[in-house]
Amino acid sequence: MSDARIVGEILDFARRAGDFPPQREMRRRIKARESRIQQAWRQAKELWDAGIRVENPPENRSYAAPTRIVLLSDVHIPYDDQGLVRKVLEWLRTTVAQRVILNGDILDFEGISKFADDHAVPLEDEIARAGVFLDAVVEAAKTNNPHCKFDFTAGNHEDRLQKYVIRNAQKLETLVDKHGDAVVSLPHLLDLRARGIRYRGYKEIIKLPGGLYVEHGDKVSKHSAYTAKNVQTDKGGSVIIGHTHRVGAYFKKDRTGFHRAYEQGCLRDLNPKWVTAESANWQQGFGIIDYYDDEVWWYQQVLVQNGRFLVDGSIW
Ligand SMILES: [Mn+2]
Repeated sequence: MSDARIVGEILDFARRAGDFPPQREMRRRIKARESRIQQAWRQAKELWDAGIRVENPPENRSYAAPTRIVLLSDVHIPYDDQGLVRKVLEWLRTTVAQRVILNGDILDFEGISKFADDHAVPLEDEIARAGVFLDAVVEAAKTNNPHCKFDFTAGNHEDRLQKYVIRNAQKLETLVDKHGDAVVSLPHLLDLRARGIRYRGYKEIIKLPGGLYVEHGDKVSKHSAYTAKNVQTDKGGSVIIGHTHRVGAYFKKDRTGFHRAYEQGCLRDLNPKWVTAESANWQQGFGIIDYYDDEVWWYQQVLVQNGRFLVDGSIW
């Protein structure tokens, strides 16, 4: 990832000059490591070519950083909160994101879970609805940045698909399509390659700059932030997890540095047909990471209340 501040400076210079500067010009003007300028120049050129004009961020004012990552998880289609998802997509259309990470449990796969009941939504309907959701996310995020990148990490609910194959039709597991993806798998069924979405399996972790690790998570503690704290304590670094359907934050400074641990919250409906003490303690939310440079980042914990949320100073 390139240095957001340098990208900002280049774009600011380009905006004032009314044209995009050659790299050597920027090298002369900006005193920074050669490789950082090269990287930043390329990213700034991409943004400029995409029609994005970002001012150099003033130090003392809030701004939408050029390097923004949006995190959405636990949508649990077909049990998503449709009104909320629509609103999140409306907001996504207005921001400039470099990357959207779908952090697991986008689909519920109730129909093939161990607890499947006769009323579960047919798999083909669920997958079709997930496809509509993915297209909407891609379309919204590309509104202001055609170069936006997309990631999809499987959660425990998506993992139900592979578990089901292993339990009931193990010999089908080795059947692959022309890309080498298993035929009964999410990358194939959701056509993730064609949609431009990079897939990672359950329990895979995305490592980001600034000592930050993003994963779906596979454990749940009883209280908000406790799971994030446990993951931070067990694995180290800063962490953002989905999975718990709670919004929480935990901070720690030790001799290796300052660490932060967050739980994202979910985008599913809060009233499942089965209600337990656990599911009553769910919160809706999502996350935004803004990189100022390769080391410094902020996390906006977007908490939903009565279907509304506050982000970048606006209520949606
Ligand atoms: Mn989960």
